[in-house]
Amino acid sequence: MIERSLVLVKPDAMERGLSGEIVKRIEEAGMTLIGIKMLHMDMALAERHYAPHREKPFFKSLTSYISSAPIVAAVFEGEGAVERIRKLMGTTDPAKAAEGTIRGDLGIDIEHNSVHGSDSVETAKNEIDLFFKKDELFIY
Ligand code: IDP
Ligand code: MG
Repeated sequence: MIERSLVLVKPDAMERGLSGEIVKRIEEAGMTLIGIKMLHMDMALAERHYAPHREKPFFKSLTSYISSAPIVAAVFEGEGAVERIRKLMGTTDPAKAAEGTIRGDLGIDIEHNSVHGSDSVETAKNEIDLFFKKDELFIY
């Protein structure tokens, strides 16, 4: 199945100049970049994006963190894009993520883990709509 996934380069990676590295790894895995922008998320967007985590103890810290600095948001399309990108990212905690994964190689800690990727096709649809208008996505 051709799927889409929303990827965010989080502030810890932006700060270290790793946006290109992260986009490159996903492109090299055969995913097609169909939309990309830089933005500074406000708290309202952070709370919508992370709404499923509203009840978690780290919600306040996470939403403050993701809205603390400019980020890169990107949409990738490809065969099995959701799972493919989750595998490239590695598990949530960089300390436990495998070598060769984005988080395993670049992540700092469980919150500052460098990258977000949608966790299902359904979630991806909602997340992409939060960040991109239809005419900001390119099909070719
Ligand atoms: P995921 O990004 O691998 O899907 P989720 O469990 O959906 O992981 O959590 C969303 C984000 O919340 C993580 O990427 C990470 O930045 C942050 N996070 C997850 N668990 C913790 C935690 O225990 N403490 C602090 N931040 C966390
Ligand atoms: Mg998640």
